[in-house]
Amino acid sequence: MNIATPSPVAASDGVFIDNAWQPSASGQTIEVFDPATGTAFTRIAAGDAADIDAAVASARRAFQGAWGALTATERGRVLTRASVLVQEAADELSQLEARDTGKPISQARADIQATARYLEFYGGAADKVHGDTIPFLPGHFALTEHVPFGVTGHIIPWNYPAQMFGRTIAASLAMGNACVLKPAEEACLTPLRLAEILREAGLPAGALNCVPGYGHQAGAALAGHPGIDFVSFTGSPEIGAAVQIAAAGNHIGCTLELGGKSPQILFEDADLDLALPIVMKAITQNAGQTCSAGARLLVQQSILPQVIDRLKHSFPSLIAGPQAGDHDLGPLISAKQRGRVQGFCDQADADGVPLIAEGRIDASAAAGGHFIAPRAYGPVPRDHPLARQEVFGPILSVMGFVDEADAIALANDTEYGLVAGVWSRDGSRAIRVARQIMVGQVFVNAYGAGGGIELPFGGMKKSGHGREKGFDALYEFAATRTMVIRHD
Ligand code: TXE
Repeated sequence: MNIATPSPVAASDGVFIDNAWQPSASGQTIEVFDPATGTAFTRIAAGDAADIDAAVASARRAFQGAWGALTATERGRVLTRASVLVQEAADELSQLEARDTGKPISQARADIQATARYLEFYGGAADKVHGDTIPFLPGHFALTEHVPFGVTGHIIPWNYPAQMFGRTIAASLAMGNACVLKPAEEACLTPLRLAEILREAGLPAGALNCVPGYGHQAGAALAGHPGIDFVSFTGSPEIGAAVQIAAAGNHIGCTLELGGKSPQILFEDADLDLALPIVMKAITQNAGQTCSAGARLLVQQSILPQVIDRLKHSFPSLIAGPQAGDHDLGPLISAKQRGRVQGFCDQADADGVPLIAEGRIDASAAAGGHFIAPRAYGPVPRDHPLARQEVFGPILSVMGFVDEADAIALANDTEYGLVAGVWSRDGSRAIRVARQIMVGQVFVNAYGAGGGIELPFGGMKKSGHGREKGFDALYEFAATRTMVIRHD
């Protein structure tokens, strides 16, 4: 097979251990496909258990050696320098991200800025984590400190490779852990490049090792490795459960971020001019392949006809196309994901769920690309798969509700609990409702709110547990050590 060299060139087809590219133990590689054309354009290593062994051992050495010896301030400086380097390389990284994931170039640019921001935020936060002093028995002095676990494992998906890297790796490094990262086989070129950038920023060898490979090989080996002290996973609920079981086998903790079926609740007094463009963006951004996609639009019955009418007019303007054209959305990541999303649409069509409107695929899109036109369906019956399952594509499910109580019940009538949006001009109602939705993050008259690197983010229920982003993430990657000193 003739595999063209991408421009800019991807990282090596090895594994990144001890700050150096090395051939993987098996020498096997995986083809990387361009989602916009369906053709292979480079290769990555198919790391396996032997590479994970080497990566974990290297991380342990770093934790017990050069990396562990740094002060929190020094660790923060490495991350802050990396943030600057990411911004300097923003053009290259954005193009790499767009090529690898298929996302429009402007979205890739925003992702790289967010990645730099994660490094900046956690760089600045590294020496601002401190414990408490606690009133205790007479003649005793009690205090806590937050200590790193040691070696943390990180398994990330393909939808936001660079951002996921920034989110999980920067927080763990800031706390002083050494990390082993297994990025997704479908898209991992920016994480590989970011590992090099951290080296350039002064990260000691072994503090971050990166082993690309298949989930059932490298991923499973990492999740179950007896040499790691904590595991952070973002991906599907099924694999998340397997990762948690593997972690339990080693008696270590884990955080799981497993997607959602997030509701946007539109009350009859909502500002539709403000809400609807954001509603549309929240389901088409990254072609709907976003854990926090606003997948369910819950609309008060009295304005349902009006909202459907407005979607009929606005949705057809949405265009899916190749990244260079910077359309509203790019292709889905793979033929498998496209088939899955199309399957939901086929079932909805077969079941007679009304199609409200459909966007289109740009004429410049290659036939082999995994494009799908965005669609809005509704009213979707409450028990239909479109109302209940995560589609992970640009498909909006519109449903009606009667009153406040019905809106809350419907919003919570899901296995998931990641994000919600509440839209109303009645501030009291909006807050009252927002506080009854069982999700980890809720927006009032807003949604997504600019990435929110500072804002704790994570799920309830099947969306997982643990928090990423903000200061909360730092505490996930550390144990509280309590010390009691007797002085009488
Ligand atoms: O996820 P997987 P997939 C949801 C979304 C999507 C579905 C399937 O609904 O349609 O999951 O996506 C690694 N042990 N989300 O198949 O398989 C894998 O290599 C350890 C939501 O891509 O969970 C990759 O690095 N690791 C989500 C990561 O797990 C394993 C983002 C995720 O892959 C493994 C992605 C194993 N046995 C999908 N098997 C979100 N929360 O945003 C695979 N992996």
